[in-house]
Amino acid sequence: MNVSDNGARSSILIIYTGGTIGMKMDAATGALVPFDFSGIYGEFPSLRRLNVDIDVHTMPQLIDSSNVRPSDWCAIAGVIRDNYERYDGFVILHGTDTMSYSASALSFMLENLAKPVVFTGSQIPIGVLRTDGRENLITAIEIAGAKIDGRAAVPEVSLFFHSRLCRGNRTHKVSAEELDAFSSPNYPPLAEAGVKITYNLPAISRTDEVSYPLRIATMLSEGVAIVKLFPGIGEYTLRALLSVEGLRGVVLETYGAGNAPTCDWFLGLMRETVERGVVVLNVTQCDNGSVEMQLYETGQRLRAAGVLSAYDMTTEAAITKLMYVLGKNLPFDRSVELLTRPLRGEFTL
Ligand code: ASN
Repeated sequence: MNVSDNGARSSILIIYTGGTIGMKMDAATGALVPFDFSGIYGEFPSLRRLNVDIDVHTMPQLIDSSNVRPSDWCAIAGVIRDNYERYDGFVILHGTDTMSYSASALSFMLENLAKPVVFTGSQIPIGVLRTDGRENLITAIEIAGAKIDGRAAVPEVSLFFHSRLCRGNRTHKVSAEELDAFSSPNYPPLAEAGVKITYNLPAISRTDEVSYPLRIATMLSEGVAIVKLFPGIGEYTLRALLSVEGLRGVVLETYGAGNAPTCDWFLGLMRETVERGVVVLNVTQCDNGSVEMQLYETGQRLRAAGVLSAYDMTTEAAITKLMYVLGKNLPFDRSVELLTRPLRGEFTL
């Protein structure tokens, strides 16, 4: 569906966190230095033609996104909460390397979100002539401000890159080289930007009329880990990884439809781990498709050991969901209940 401009102006807050998009060549030294987004209209006068008013919040410390930590997610969530009533939408400028982790984390942390939060970034610095940042930025702003029947067109955490808007917690960075750097392997785009921006309304999670106040969850568990299986993984290695003190949740990257070895030591170790109160979430190493533990004996035995299916969740969504759910310090069964149903459209049952 195309959304025509219905006349009402939107106000957007850009939250600038760092990353390549914020880099500009210093004319004197030739070095890349941070771009000052507060002068955004001076740099991109054409932005004035959009039907949006833009303010910029620059985070106190601009980072390469490889350095992002849960405390940065809490800080971004705090800025959104503090400005929630004042703006119609938010654009988060973020490095691409961990953008899918941050978008996934924020999708869980922003409870009762009813406004657009659009992550974007670039592969080429904004101050370089061939930058992809300019288009990404302008389209992300337009999407964050878009309304349908007076309501936000995409009131969820999303990620815009190259030409597609995807649900943030469904994305994965797939290329360190190409400008089309993100994929959403198991969920269709929420919008596509060609000559026009076309919204895929059935795919967008549009909240009903009753809206609850935004709440941010800032207690995130640090007792989590990702373990990727490979043929030949040793018992002592795996036992050591799973015995780490304070471990409360593990994303186990398995093969195919959620399969893993059936040898006694492996299944015994999985059972012991779950019995110790550690949640084990089964994510496939495949680029697309879902864990289906009932399909093969190997998967069935994992399930019998207490391992939970993450269905078609990305690893990024699975690990940040574990942080979020375990951060609530709920009884084990209640955590399992939250982990096995989609909270923000992060998997399809
Ligand atoms: N290293 C950069 C970052 O993630 C990469 C980028 O933004 N293209 O911050």
